[in-house]
Amino acid sequence: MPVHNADIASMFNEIADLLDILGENPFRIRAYRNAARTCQELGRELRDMVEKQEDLKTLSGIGDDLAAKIKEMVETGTCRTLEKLRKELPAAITDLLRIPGLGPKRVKTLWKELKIESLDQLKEAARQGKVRTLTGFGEKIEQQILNAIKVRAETGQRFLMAVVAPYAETLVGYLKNVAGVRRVEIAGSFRRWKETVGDVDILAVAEAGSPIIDRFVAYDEAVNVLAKGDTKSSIKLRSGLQVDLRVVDDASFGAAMNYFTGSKAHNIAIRKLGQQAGLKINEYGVFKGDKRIAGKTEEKVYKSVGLPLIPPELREDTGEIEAAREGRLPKLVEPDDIRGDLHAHTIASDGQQTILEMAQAAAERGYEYLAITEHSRRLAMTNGLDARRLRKQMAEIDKINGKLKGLTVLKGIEVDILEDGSLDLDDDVLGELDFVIGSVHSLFKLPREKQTERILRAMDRPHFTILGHPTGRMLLSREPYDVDIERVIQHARERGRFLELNAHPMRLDLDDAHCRMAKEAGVLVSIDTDAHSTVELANMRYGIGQARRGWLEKKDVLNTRSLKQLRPLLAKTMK
Ligand code: DGT
Ligand code: CA
Ligand code: CA
Ligand code: ZN
Repeated sequence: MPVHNADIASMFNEIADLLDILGENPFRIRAYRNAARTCQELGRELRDMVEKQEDLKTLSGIGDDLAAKIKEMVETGTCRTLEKLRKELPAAITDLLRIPGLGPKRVKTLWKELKIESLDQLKEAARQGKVRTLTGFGEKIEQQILNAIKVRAETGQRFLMAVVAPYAETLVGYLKNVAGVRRVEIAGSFRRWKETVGDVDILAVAEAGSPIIDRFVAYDEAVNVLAKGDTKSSIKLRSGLQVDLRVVDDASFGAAMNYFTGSKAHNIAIRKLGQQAGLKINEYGVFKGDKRIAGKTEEKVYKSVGLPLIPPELREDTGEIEAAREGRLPKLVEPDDIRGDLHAHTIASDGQQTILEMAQAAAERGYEYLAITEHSRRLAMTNGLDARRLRKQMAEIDKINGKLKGLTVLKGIEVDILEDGSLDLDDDVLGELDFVIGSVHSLFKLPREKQTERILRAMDRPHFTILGHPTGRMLLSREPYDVDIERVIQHARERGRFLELNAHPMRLDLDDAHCRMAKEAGVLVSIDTDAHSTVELANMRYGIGQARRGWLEKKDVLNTRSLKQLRPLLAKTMK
């Protein structure tokens, strides 16, 4: 049974939650949470590391005990500590923990005070107004709980693209090995690189008699078969992720890919174009009367309505069809266009590796440059740098650059934007760097006007290059702070600043719409991984997916520039 990083992370988080409910030692709880984060964010499968007998203790926050637990989880799919904790508490506690707004503290109160052990009981108690009376709750939270239960019932759970990717890719590999299977592709929101995915849609072409459907439902990660027919089936994986499979004919494959890639709005618009041309378009093909005139390839489907192939990332019915018709589809940025990464941390703050290790990993990716951008002193919990330590790091970088071939380490900082829009380090020391990223890491709740002013004032500082993760959102867990992003983009244009598209799978901030706004304003976007370890440099692919959804081309992206072209662009922001 393949165990993925997301499974391990969720087991560690569950252990932490259950320990918390039982009132255990906070340090122990924290250690499990950190371990969960490390597993979640790792760019490669822990399963592979265990198989290759690599040292898990090189990972941040993983010591002997946690390394042994990871090994146990990989080998058995569970862990004795977790099983033991589960037995100590009612089974539905885990369901309660999945409701947004309900952390272990509140779940414990609900359980101890109201004897609530299931979602149904919770809903009932909230309806009767019993929940609001508990300490730490109140009317607003009661309403929030009711809403969350309702939303959960209507839309189900969504997953981060990066969490889904290993599940989907492993399953595709498995299906490709089934007898008689000729083709397997992922469609749906996954193919469109949406930052979160509701379910995975897989299309396959198989010879008559292929046992593909039987093998699909027998997949050992499937805990539940939701539907099983001759050509379609749905399963639920252990992680809760649903996968839909459709088996189609070769002659329909392009039409089916087009239909199941979506988006629904894009499909409807394409179908309408077909109708206007007297054609019927569905998942089986393009039909003129009874005759199928296209369907084998997506190109032909688009061609039948007079359009060139539209990249999946653009298929949201937000102008891509008009652009295609008028021959002005963007030539989207590609992984090979990226020349370097401008946001990375090392052990000097809260990263996992040294400058040299990060630089070597960047060089292996074929980059020309990597910027080291630690946190500044205000972020004490990340061991942020003050002026003295930053100067020491600059000297270290000079030394490393003297030895490295082919890659240049740039000197940067991710300096905190303080409440009044000043920066957490003095202009003197900032001026000695190659460039400066400014980020908001505090006071997320400031009113819109104040938050916006704060950021604009920071961009006015003499040394300010890139605004880091501009809206502060954390997908599926934290809303963006309230900021007038149009004004921020306008200001960046006036001041000659750049905006970051933070490629961390939980951030992907700027979002697609903001990328388009930046492009239209002529503000360059820097696609940065914010890597805290060498493996996280690989998150660049999620940033590129998002940039493509935002219509960005090579020319719109700062770090597609060669070092020679980049230097003067950075220098202009530093005086
Ligand atoms: P998700 O799963 O919520 O992240 O988003 P999608 O886009 O993958 O949506 P899903 O899985 O419900 O359906 C896959 C694709 O199938 C969708 O993008 C477009 C197509 N589709 C589904 N339902 C309809 C429909 O009612 N009409 C049309 N035209 N297309 C549909
Ligand atoms: Ca889907
Ligand atoms: Ca689906
Ligand atoms: Zn940051």
